[in-house]
Amino acid sequence: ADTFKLFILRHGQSELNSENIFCGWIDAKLTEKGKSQARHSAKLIRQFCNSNNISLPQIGYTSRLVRTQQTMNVILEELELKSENHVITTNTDINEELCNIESGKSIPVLQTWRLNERHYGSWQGQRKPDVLKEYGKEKYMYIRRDYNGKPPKVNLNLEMVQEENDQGSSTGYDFKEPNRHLKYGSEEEANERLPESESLCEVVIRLKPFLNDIVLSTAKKSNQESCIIVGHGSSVRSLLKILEGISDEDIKDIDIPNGIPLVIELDRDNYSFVRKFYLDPESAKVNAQMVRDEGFEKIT
Ligand code: DG2
Repeated sequence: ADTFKLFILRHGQSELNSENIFCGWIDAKLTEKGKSQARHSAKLIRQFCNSNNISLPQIGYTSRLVRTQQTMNVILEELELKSENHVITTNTDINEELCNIESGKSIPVLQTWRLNERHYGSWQGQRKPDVLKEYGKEKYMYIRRDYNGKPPKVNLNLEMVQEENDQGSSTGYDFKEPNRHLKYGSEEEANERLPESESLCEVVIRLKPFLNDIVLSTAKKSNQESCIIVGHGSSVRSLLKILEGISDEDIKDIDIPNGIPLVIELDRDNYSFVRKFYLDPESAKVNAQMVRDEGFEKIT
């Protein structure tokens, strides 16, 4: 069947993932391991495109957080593609700007807060084992994985932010007033209310317009064969829920490993779901289980 392919992946390991700390909207960078996961993703994507005789992704999407942008940059570099970054606002003209994709070496990469990780509220910046201890196993897993589980609101005057030096290297993390207005100003102009904590259900709601009006609409208008989306644990789970029609109950059991591409095939006639698979299913399975177990004591 003639299908449109979405390569969807969670960013490579971030500095806070490696420390077992809830990250959410904190702008953590990739670790070296995260960068090498991204390079491996690019190899898998290239192999898949070559052996199925389809062109490399013609458009990319990331969140506004640097860990997805770094992952995308490494992937495109490996694929010998250049990127042109744009932040999506309500003024983004899909017809003019996005559909005029030349099959050259430069591909548009669109950034949107709608692909951001779920806002993890007051849990952001806290160590997973400490939160588990405080809330107990049942509540911890309910808030992490139930469709309606929602952490307490963040204190917006005291959010954990990453500090960096003039060269842009991370020098650690501190709790202070984050500059949300500077970063998300263009989206706020569009009267979007930025969250102080979110459930997966709320991520699904904010992702739908992006998926339908930007990703799928662009695919239809420009007759693309594939695109690539780099998101986060919760934004990837939300995309799967919408595209595949996973139930509120079943989505609880899905965990997303860092840096392993999923291929989602959609029927090109009506863009309905056909099938999904990981490009490295073995390691996806092992790593998804490790994600699920984060916070729990390691049994040695
Ligand atoms: C993780 C997800 O998100 O945490 O916010 O810490 O994908 O941005 O690393 P990501 C975070 P869990 O829901 O898996 O605990």
